[in-house]
Amino acid sequence: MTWDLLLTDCRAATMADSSQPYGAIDDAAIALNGGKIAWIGPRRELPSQQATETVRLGGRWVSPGLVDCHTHLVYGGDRAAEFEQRLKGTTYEEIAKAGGGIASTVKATRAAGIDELVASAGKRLQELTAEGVTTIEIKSGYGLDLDNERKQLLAARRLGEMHPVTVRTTCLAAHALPPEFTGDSDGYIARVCDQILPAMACESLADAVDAFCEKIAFTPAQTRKVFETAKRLGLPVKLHAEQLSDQGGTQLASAFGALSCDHLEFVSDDGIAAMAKAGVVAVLLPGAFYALRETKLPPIDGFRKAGVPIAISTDHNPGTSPTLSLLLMLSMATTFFRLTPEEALQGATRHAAKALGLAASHGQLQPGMAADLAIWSIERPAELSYWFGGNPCAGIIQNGSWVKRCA
Ligand code: DI6
Ligand code: FE
Repeated sequence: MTWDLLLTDCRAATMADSSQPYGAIDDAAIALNGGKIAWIGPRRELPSQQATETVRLGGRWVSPGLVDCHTHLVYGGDRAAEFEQRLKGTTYEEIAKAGGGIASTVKATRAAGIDELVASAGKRLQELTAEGVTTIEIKSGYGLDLDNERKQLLAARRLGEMHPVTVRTTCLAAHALPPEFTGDSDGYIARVCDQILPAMACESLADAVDAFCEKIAFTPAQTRKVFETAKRLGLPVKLHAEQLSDQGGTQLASAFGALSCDHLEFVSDDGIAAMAKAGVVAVLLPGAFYALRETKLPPIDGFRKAGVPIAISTDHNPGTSPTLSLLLMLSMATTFFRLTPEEALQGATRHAAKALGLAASHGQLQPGMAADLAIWSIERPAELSYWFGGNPCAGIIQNGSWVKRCA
C-alpha cells in the first residue's frame, strides 16, 4: 500500500490525550491516506512505507485544522452604519425602534438572493479559512420564515460544496421575533415547531437546532418546545444561553443532552453542574464579549473544576461579533478570560469538534481521523494566542488535499 502524502520534519500538536502539553510530538511524521490520517508518531518509529508525495516541513508545527463551532456567517448587508450611530450615543433600543438591529439584518437577508448570500458569505469564509479553519458551523436565524431560513441553510450547504471546508449547519429559527409576529411570540414558536423545523429536517438542511433563550428573545418554556420538536425530528440541540442574564437555559439544554451551551457569562453553579453531568461543551465567544463591552466574565474556574470542556469560537455575526479571525478569538480568550494557550487551542480544535458532534472524527491528529491539518510558522504553540493580528498559517490540508501549500 502507498500513502497519499507523508509529512516529515515537523512538530505536531496532536491535541490528543498525552502526558505532553498539546499532545505534542517532537520530530513527528504524519501519513495521510484517503482523506484520513493513516499514521502519526515520532519519525524514528515511522513504518517503512511508500508515499505518493513526501513533504519536509522545516520544523514547522502542525495542528488539527481549526474548528469554528458557532457562526452566523450567512446574512445580507452589514451593520457598520449602526455601529457609527451607537458610537455617537444612539442606544440599541432607539436603533431597534427605528427598524435597525437584528431586524435590519433580517430585512436585508430576506431581500438578498441565494447567490448574493453565497457570494458575500464566501468572502468572509475565505478570510476565516486562511487562518487554518477547516470546519465551520453556520447558523440560520436571519430569515425567520420558511423560505428565508431555508435559503440561508441552502446557502450554507452550498458554501461547503464550493470551499475547502466542512460546513455543519444549524437551524436557529428561534433567534428573534419576525415583524409579522409582533406581540405573538408563542405564535411564532408554534410556526417554528409545526412548519420550519420539520421542513428543514425533511430536506436534511439542518445538522442541529439552536435557540436564543433570553429576556429579549425566547423564554425557557418556548425554548423547551423548540427542543421537544428537535428531539422528535432526531436533531441534536444547542443553545445561546445565559448571555445577558441567567434564565436557566443551561439546565434545560442539559436535560435535552445538548451538544453545547454558548456565551454563558451569567451561568449559575447549578447550570455548570448540569452541563458537567450531561457532557455539554461550554462555547465561549470573546468577540461578542468584546464588542458589547461586557464586563461579567464567564466562570472559567467553575468549568475547569467541574470538568466542562471549553470551546472558543468567533460567533461571527454582523451585530455583536463582526470578526473574521478565530486566532484573534484565541488571543482574547487568553487575555480576557485567562484561558491558558493550550486551553484556547483545545477550544478551537478538539472541544469545538465535540460541540459539533464531531469528536470522533475531527479536532485531533489521530489515526483514523479526518486529514484536516494546519501548518504553522511558529516556534511554540502558545504563539497561536500570543500574536494578535497577522497570520502565521503556512499551509492547510483539508480532507487530505492541499488547500494551501507551504512556501
Ligand atoms: N446573540 C448575539 O449576540 C447575536 N445573536 C445572538 O443570539 C446577535 C445577533 C445580531 O445582533 O445580529
Ligand atoms: Fe451567536
